[in-house]
Amino acid sequence: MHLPMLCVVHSMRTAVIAVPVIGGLAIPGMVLAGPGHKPGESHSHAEELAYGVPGDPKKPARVVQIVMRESEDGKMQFVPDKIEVRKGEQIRFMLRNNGGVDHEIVLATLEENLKHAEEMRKNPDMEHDDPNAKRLAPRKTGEIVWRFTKAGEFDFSCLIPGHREAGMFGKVMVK
Ligand SMILES: [Cu+2]
Repeated sequence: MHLPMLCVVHSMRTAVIAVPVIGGLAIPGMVLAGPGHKPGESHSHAEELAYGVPGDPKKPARVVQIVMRESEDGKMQFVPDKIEVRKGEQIRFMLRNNGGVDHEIVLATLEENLKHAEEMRKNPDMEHDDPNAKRLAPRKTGEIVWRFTKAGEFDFSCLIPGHREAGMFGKVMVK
């Protein structure tokens, strides 16, 4: 009578030990974190973030064109890489990838983007489907509509591993 009980307990313990090992290595970024974000990190449409809110495409917006590209000397860039915005202004970022590889733009605070870049290094295939981000294949265009509701300096980066390091980041100054 006792022996089967022990076996059950033993196998349960084995299972309990095995799961966190697998989870710690592979699961957090791929399943639990969803499209590049930890649970609880705020990316909801309704909530105001440090750098503003998703824009309303039906409302007027100033158009800002941003080109993504690689330079001949191996750098990766956004052109322009500095954008000035008035507080409260809505911007329609018209994006174009003129490069030869995929690029993305992720608008956030510098702190968030640096942290996010770290997660991307662990899960390079992570893709974003958020109102503050867009990934474009070569020759493709896209747009982000964003309303900057707070003054400050914010970051936009390509978080594909290696790209920010190669120069692919810029600054939004909201005054
Ligand atoms: Cu890139």
